[in-house]
Amino acid sequence: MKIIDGKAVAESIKSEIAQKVAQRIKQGKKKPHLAAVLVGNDGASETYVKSKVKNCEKVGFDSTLLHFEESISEEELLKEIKKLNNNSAINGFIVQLPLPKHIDEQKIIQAILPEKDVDGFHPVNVGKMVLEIPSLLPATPYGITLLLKHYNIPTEGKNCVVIGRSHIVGTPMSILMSRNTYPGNATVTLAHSRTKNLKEICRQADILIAAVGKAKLITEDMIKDGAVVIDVGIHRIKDDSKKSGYRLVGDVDFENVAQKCSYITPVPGGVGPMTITALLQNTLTACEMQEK
Ligand code: BQF
Repeated sequence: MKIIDGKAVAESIKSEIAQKVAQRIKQGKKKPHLAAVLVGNDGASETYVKSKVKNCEKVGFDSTLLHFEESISEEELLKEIKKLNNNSAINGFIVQLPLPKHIDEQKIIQAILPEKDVDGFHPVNVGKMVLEIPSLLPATPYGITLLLKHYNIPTEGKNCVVIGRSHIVGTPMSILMSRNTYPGNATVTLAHSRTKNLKEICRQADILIAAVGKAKLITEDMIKDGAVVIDVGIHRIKDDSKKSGYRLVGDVDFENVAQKCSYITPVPGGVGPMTITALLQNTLTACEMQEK
C-alpha cells in the first residue's frame, strides 16, 4: 500500500508555478492576480480563503481578498462581481462557497466572466469540460487528475466509482474520468444518496473516489483488494488534545481501508492541498490566455 502524498505533489507543482512566474517577471510580464470573494464569517471558509491568499504569495502571484458582511444583498454582490469582471488587473477570481441562503449561488456563478472563472463552475466552462474543449477545470477534480498523473496510476478500462454528485466535485470528477484521455478512459459509475447496494457497487471499483460528505462512511468491507482510494471528504472532529480543538478526518475509514488498497490519499495532506494548487494553476492559465 502506498500513501499518496498530496502535500508533496502540491509543493512540487507550486515550485514549477513559481518558476514560471519568475520567468514572466524576467520577460517584463505582470504577475498573475487572483481575487477571492468571501461573504460572512464561517470559520472553515475563512481558513480556506486565507490559505488560498497565502499560497498566491508563495508562488509570486498578486492577490486581493474582498470580505463582505453576511448581510450583503444579492444585487450588491452581483455589482462586485461585475467590477472584478471589468478590472483588467484581475486575471481570475473565486467566490468562496457556500454563500448565505438569501443569495442564489447559480446566479452569482453565472455572473462571473468565464475567462476569469478559475473555479471552473460557470456553465460555459462545464460545457467545455464535457465537450473536451480546453477550459478552466473545477479545482478539486483537476487536482485529483494531477495526483493520478503524478503517480502514473492506470485509469484506462478501469472501473471507477465516484460517490457523491455535487456540482463541485462528484459530477465533474465523473466527467473527467470518462473522457477520452489520460487520466480518463475509465468505466464510470456515479453513486449518490439514492443509490441501492452501495457496498456491492464500491466493491467493483478499481478506483474509488469518495465525495460523500459523511465522516468514515467508506469502510474496508466496501473495498476491492488492490483498489485506489481517493478521499475528498473533510470533516472537523472535536479533539481536545489538538491546539485547534479539532482534527480532520475524511469520508474513508483510513486505518482499516488502507490495508486493502494499492494507493490511498490521507486526510489531511491528500486531495486538499491539490485543490489549492489546481486553483493556482488555473489562475496562471487564465492569465496566459488573457494575453493571447
Ligand atoms: C489538507 C472545501 C468543503 C467545502 C468548501 C489542504 C484544504 C483542505 C485540506 C483547502 C475545501 C477543502 C476548500 C487540506 C479548500 C479543500 O491538508 O488536507 C487544503 O483549503 N481546501 C474550499 O475552498 O472550500 C471548501 C471543502
